[in-house]
Amino acid sequence: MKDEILRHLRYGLGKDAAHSSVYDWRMALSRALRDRMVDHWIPSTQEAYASGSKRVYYLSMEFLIGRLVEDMASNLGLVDEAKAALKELGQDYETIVKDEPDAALGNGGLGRLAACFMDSLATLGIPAMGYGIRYEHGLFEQDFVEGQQVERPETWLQQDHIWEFERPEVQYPITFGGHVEHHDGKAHWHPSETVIATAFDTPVIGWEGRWGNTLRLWAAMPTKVFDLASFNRGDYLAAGRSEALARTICRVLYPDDTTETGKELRLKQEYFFTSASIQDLLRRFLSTHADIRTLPDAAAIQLNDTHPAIAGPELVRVLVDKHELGMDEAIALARRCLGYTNHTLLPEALERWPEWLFGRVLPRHLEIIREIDADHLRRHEGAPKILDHGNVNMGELAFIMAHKVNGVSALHTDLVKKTVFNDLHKIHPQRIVNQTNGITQRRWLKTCNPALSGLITRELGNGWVTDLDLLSQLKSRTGDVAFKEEFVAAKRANKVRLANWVTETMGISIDPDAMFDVQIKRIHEYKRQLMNILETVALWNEMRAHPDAGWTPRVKIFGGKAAPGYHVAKEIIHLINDVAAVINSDEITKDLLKVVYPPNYNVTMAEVLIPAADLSEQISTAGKEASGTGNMKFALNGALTIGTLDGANVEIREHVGPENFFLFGLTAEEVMERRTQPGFARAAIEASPRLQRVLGQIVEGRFCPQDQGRYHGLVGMLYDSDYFLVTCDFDSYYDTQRRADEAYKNARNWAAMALVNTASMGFFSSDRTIKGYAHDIWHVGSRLGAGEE
Ligand code: 26Q
Repeated sequence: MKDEILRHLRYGLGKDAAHSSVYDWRMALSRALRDRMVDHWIPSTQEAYASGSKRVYYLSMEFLIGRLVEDMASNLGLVDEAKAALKELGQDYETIVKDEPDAALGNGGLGRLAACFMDSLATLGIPAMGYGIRYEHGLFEQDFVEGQQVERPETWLQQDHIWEFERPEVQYPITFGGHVEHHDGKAHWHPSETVIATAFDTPVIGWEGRWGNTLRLWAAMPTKVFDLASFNRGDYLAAGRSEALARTICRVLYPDDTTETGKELRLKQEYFFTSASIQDLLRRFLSTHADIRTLPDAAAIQLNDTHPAIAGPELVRVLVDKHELGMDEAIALARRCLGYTNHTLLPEALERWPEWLFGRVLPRHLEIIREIDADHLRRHEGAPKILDHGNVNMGELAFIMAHKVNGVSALHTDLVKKTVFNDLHKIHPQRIVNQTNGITQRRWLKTCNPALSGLITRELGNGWVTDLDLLSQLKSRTGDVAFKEEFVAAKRANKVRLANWVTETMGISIDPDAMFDVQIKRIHEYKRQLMNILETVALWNEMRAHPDAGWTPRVKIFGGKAAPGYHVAKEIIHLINDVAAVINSDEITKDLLKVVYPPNYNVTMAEVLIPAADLSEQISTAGKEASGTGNMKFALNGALTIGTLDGANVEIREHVGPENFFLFGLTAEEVMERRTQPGFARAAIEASPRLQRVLGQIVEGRFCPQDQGRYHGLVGMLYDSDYFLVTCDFDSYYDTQRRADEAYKNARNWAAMALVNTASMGFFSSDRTIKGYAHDIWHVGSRLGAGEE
């Protein structure tokens, strides 16, 4: 390893060891690791090709990967070797690992899920390819200026991204606009714009390098730098059109995790990567198969939400316009390939495009969608339509074109059947299935929490790394005082690591023996960070009134970004920061309560916060969080959950047992019922003196004396509408927090509860999730051990 690092330093980077920066060392280490990856990757690729086995194609607008060096070293079993080699070279592994930028090609849960799935697919030896977009700028970086979020562009590609291999030979034209002519019984699309999609491949190597798959991200290139004919005519703007489109199409990730309707560029991004992916998988298929009708035996195409839902009409278009299949046959064939995962019930997040805009960008696809609608209506009278009220409904399109539609937790799947897709579910009662989300324990325990994973491996061996159910053996250790002490010591070490980081980066000192209470996720009204900060103020009031009442010291930690155009979410951030400033400078409560909100929460920050958490905040309005996956990461790392009966919380509570979970709040059914009562929010506030007081303080400007009206709008909204029932759940949330305070005082018992949480997370491995998809939806198998067949 040492020689390889030095060789890359010299011949890859043109540096000698004496004059190398951290960046140079990182590049040299990464290249050394990459060589080893390639040695695992190429045989898998060859095997998948030679065996002709069915492949999974996972289409996702987002892959939220984070850093790669440590993950790659860990999956290849090279961490110790790399550390030792660098040490001999006088370099520090940790410093080098920390130099890597965080690849943030996603917004949140959906993108991170795709990254966990890629890890599990490779570890399970399932031939698969992830398809997405190689954004030049990932999710914006967040800063706080006087407590308010400001966004800075993210620039991960300004440094060499050495994990990828450019494939200039893999290129496809992607066309837009123009018009369609029909003659000789055929459709002829004459588009007005073309860009070239070109592939960049990143190897994804599973545990111990047993199998490797590919993440193929598409970048856009102009067909020609400029059109010389137009240029010579003096039409300089037209001459650069293709170049301009190519430059914008994969320039930036949309930072909204709820749909912003009517953005033409977003639709072009969706079609761009979907069409490239469909062309690519068809080319691969046709290079070894003669009969296009057998495509479903070779390709399972999974749509990560509706963002790639245009895959249905695109596949039909190629089958009909190029391969001359009949429309009905093409629709049925495409359906046998496609699966669709729904990630949201929020009505504002369901993708719809104005028909006029859709038809302008994709005129042939709009015609095909009319045919899909007609075909479906012919078979199922009165069925919901894709084209409705001048809109193209991407949810209906994905549903109708998929043979299986899945929700991401048991509760969510149930609600998908009862609400958004109720009518379609009645027509196709077998189509909706559940696949509860999962997370990869390789990144979210093994790599991010060496203290705890080392202890577990010492006790159980390392089988849990590929079989998380083995953690259940730890359940018998809840009475083992010595073991629990080590378990607690691991948590404490992680808390000290976090406390030091908070002091260094924010200048706030926090006590590692206080309860670390963490809410990290995108800022959204339904996730109710507002309720959390209101409860923080209420707790502070009580602490100030009775400072000697034997409080459990707390550190309230927040992390998360707001979509740049989401005004209320930005106000909530401002409020949290205002409250933090006041509380953190209070002499009376200085040993009892701190509020910490580090800016720019991302995967890398999660890897430090999660192992250090005691209490995991999963407090969404019941029925709104499709699953959540952070909830699983916390429990795996030995935090207890305070949460509602929402998303996967329900299943987590079943697995850990109700006595090891702090439950509060209305159920999804009660939420729907409560909303029908006029004035429910005002009534809830009137019934809670504690909440009244907090809202009064905020309105009076207690946390922003220089700008007293700042939160009138926000508080007014709670009185007048409170769609997410912050007011109704407030008291039960407050009381449950005090139960958590009491429980924390009994350290041994808390440790036992935390240990049961870790021990019960086997079900929430993304390995289990992927096996479920493979069996129920994709009908694919593993290639591991296939060589010996
Ligand atoms: C769509 C159109 C235009 C612009 C943006 C979007 C868009 C982008 C991202 C819509 C939604 C998203 C992301 C959604 C998401 O992350 N959903 C989360 O998915 C997780 C994985 O299943 C769940 O655990 C979470 O509950 C769910 O909120």
